Amino acid sequence: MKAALSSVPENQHQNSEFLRDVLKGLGGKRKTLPCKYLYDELGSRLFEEICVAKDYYLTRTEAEIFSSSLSEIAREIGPGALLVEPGAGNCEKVEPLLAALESPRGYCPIDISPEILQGAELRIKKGLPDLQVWSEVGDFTQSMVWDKLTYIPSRKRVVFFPGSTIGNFEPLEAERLLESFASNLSSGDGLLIGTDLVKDSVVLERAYNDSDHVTEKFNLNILHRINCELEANFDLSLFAHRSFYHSLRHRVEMHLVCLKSHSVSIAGTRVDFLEGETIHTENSHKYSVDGFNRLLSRSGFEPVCRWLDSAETYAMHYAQA
Ligand code: AVI
Repeated sequence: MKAALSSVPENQHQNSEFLRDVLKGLGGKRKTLPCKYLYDELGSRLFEEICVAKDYYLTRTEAEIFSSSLSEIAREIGPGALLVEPGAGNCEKVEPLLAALESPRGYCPIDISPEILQGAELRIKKGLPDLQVWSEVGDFTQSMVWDKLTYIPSRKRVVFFPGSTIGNFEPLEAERLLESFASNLSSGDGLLIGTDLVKDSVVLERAYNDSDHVTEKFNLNILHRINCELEANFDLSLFAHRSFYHSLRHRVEMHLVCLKSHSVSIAGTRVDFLEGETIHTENSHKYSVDGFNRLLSRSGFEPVCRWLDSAETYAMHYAQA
């Protein structure tokens, strides 16, 4: 059985998991798709474009906090730290932090894409040739990948989780994820994490319905990906992007609205869509500083300090395990 399984190519395993998740998500009463599938090669490129779109304030606001508070953040982390970045991607955000840290022990980026990690590692080593880098390919929500890091001796570990990525997890999932970070740390280790703050819905809705329409392309690309990878026949012109702020749930919801009743075939399975029904593709939760501190405390962390931008729209929290 084991031999038979290992002879199946890796991308075939990934595709069957993708197909299972897509059919499960679209087979329910309320149609959903897991937001992790927004990030194929094109989706990741579109997300990079979102990050520099003028209406999407999150990335540049976090960068503003970094540039104004970098030395304080580095002081709080202290000397000799091993920085671990789950979902590191191209590792762009970490470079100034690594450069500001006092004698860092090293850097461990974790990402599911070996290609992206390879390129990022080369770039980091060019800028910081003395820094030790241990890249780990894997899904950071699985414990296996963290187990490998236990073999790297260090006096202090700090998990770096920027970009408000925690906002894409449901509150309970976010708590479980932070608990899993805490379980991989020792007492006194740290967590440096970025969160977008609750704010005026007009600003939030503009950020997720940007005037350059990049978020629209990013959202629709998930259907294009399903067409390409799962032999489906979605007509993208029959769906429209919609994002709105749900004030009771403190989150921006992203959906694809069906414009006309029709059926789609996905790997031979027929899925019916009614005019007006939506596919829920992503949530982006917004926190107050106190609300996030409570989440940190529930998850096994002690909030230590936080840095906000001048307009108080975004927070970078530092907490201790
Ligand atoms: C990756 N993540 C933090 C982004 C967000 O703001 O929730 C993803 C995104 N979706 C639409 N625009 C950006």
